[in-house]
Amino acid sequence: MRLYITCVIIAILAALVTTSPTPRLPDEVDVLANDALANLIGYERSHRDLNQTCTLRNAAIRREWGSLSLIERKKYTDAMLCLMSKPPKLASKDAPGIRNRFDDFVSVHIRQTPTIHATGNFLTWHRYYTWAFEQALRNECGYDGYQPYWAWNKYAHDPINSPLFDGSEYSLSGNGEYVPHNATPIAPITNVPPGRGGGCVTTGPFKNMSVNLGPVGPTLKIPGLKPQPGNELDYNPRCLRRDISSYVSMRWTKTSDVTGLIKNYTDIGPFQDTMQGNLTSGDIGVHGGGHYTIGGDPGGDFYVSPSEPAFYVHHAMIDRVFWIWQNRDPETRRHTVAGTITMFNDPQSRNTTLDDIVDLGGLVEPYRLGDLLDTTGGPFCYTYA
Ligand SMILES: [Cu+2]
Repeated sequence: MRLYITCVIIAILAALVTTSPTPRLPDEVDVLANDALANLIGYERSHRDLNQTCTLRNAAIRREWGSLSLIERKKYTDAMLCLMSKPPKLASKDAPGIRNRFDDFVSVHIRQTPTIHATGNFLTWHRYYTWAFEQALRNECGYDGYQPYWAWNKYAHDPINSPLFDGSEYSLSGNGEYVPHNATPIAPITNVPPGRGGGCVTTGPFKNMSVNLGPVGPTLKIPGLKPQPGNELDYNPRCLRRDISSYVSMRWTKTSDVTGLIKNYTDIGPFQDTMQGNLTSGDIGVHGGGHYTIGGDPGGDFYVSPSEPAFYVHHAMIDRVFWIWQNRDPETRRHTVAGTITMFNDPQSRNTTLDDIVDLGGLVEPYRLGDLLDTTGGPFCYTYA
């Protein structure tokens, strides 16, 4: 009997450490990622720089959520909960509503939203921001893994039952409770039919979390959820709400949506524009696709979205797609920028340059944009599996 119990315990522990409940074969995006890595290896060989401290041998590897062991997943969500339990570091005069270290990140995104989306710095700003968050998890909360990513396309057919959102203790929490609500307007002519959620998230690691800032641009149509004009950085505690939508994921984040984006554009301008969608024609791109697959509050709020814990796995995938695209031609694509310094160039503004400074509002040191284009240079040392 004792032997039997020991065997069962060993089997359970082994399952936690090594297995993923949903082992998956490489898809076409993974194949493109492998090609990108092969290109990068070739590039590094032909441009060997002995002073380089970060090489492909010692670079961290960011991995897909579903490929992490259950223990690795739990370590990640535990580290996020740890950030939510630590005092903020940013000045409260700039954001009176911040209550914890996690909110510091949210407040910076709220304040900078008009100058970091549909701009030339969109990709580098969000790369640096996601990295800064990963650093905070590691340096301030003892996390020993790296930032995982949400491969949207693997779960596009059924995001609610994906390992990211199935509501288990090894997920990023599940859908919200069902509350009747109207369609969600996400672009001038695009409405998402109401899903099975809309209410508070009651399962998984973030069931008790408090969303403290905003709303600024809420899209979820439920009574009481209103913008706080002039007070968006004040304390407004409320539950995390989600309305997970396969309507969105099936339209904008399928494998063909991701591979098309990576393969069809050789210039950074059309690549980043397509990624963010053509809103007037009703297209939200893979970027909007990930955000509105989660929906709810603050997931469906353009400004406050980093207060949704899944923001960072989503933006790690945005960064991975950018990384794959860049490393199809590292020689040119790691030295190029396009776009202006205002959202949709409104008001009209100058072009972004490689010498522009990417400023994360005190979260980390400001950095030259041109030095944020290589994930194994500047402040970075990582690649993607
Ligand atoms: Cu953003």
